[in-house]
Amino acid sequence: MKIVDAQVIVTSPSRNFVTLKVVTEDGIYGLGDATLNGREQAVVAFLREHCVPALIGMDARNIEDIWHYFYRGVYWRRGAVGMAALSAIDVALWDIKGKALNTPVYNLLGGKSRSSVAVYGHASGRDLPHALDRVAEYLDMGYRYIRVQAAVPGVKDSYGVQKGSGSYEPAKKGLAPVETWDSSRYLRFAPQLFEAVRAKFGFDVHLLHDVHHRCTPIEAARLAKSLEPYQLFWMEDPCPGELQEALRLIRQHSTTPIAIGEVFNTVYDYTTLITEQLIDFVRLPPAHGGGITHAMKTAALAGVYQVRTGFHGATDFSPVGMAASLHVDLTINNFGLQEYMGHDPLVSEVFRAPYHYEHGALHLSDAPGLGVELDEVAAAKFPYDPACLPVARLEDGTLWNW
Ligand code: GCO
Ligand code: MG
Repeated sequence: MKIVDAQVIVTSPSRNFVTLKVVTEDGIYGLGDATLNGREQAVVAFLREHCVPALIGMDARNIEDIWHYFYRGVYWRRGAVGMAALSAIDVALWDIKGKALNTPVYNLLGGKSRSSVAVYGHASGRDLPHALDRVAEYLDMGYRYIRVQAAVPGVKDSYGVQKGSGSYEPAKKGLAPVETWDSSRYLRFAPQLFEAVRAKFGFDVHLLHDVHHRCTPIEAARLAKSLEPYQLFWMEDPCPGELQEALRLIRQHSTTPIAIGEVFNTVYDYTTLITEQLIDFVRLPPAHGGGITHAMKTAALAGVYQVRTGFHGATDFSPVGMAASLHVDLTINNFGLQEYMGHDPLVSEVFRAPYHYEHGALHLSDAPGLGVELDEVAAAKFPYDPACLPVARLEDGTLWNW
């Protein structure tokens, strides 16, 4: 089953998405999500210049070998751009295989371990009372897992707080906007926020919180300890994860579960974290972590150490990337939770998603392959619209982790 064509499609229905379409000699095509928020064109160039020419002529059935060709065979391996490109290639090949065998991808990965995929939504408040209103809205919508964020009093730009109406989207037009951050105010406020949420809603709902890499390891340990009474389902990215050993410090001080890795690229970013049981959830999804092939391996290593998955599912992923996550989520035994933010309605003019939200979960159709359809005519109506993620500075101007 020779690959005869591969196109990189860039479209911006409310936000930018990059999609790889791989076409085989018998007319079957597969889709892969190559979106990397704020760095879209780097992945486009990498795919068009370096991957597509090599892909043409390969046998689409040999997913494992093609994966290694674009991983081992690339001397400058790993990195966000290269792995986003490889992820798109791999996911498109799984889509093709499913369509060729007339079965959904989850059947090829081992079949269903559950009937639907539990998701968490984002309750973000302009202030504490607004965050409580948002939690109530998510409970009314049937969510049983809710991430809670709120603007920190005295801090100009808190992470995760929606400005204006519409869905939260941190990337802004033009060059990176500068936000101001203050960890000490945040460390005082976070326990007050969760105290108020638990006082109002009790302990039946699962609560999550994203620290978004803002703390040092010892600050993160203090935060994890101070949040312990509120029994979070997870605390996410408490400090930058590239120093895996730093998580030992947090672990020594607290039993608050930890989720990490949305900015990772491969299982190698996780080896210490998983094998020393320093975390509880892996966040790296197929669309950024080497596709379905590598996500299954990362999940398998995690499973051996009783670490579960909690794939990143921000609006940054197109319905193609989300579908890839859902096929894995449905299959693996050590599934934990899936992030789901939903997209702007314009996105559905371009992508027809095979999943829908109901009663706190996403339900995936049994269409062959990934099940996503892309309307290329509609895609062409929304040209690329440059946008960038912010940078953070402390009040004295020191550059910090956004
Ligand atoms: C999350 C993430 C996102 C990121 C975004 C950056 O947990 O959903 O932290 O909100 O900020 O993916 O592009
Ligand atoms: Mg996050």
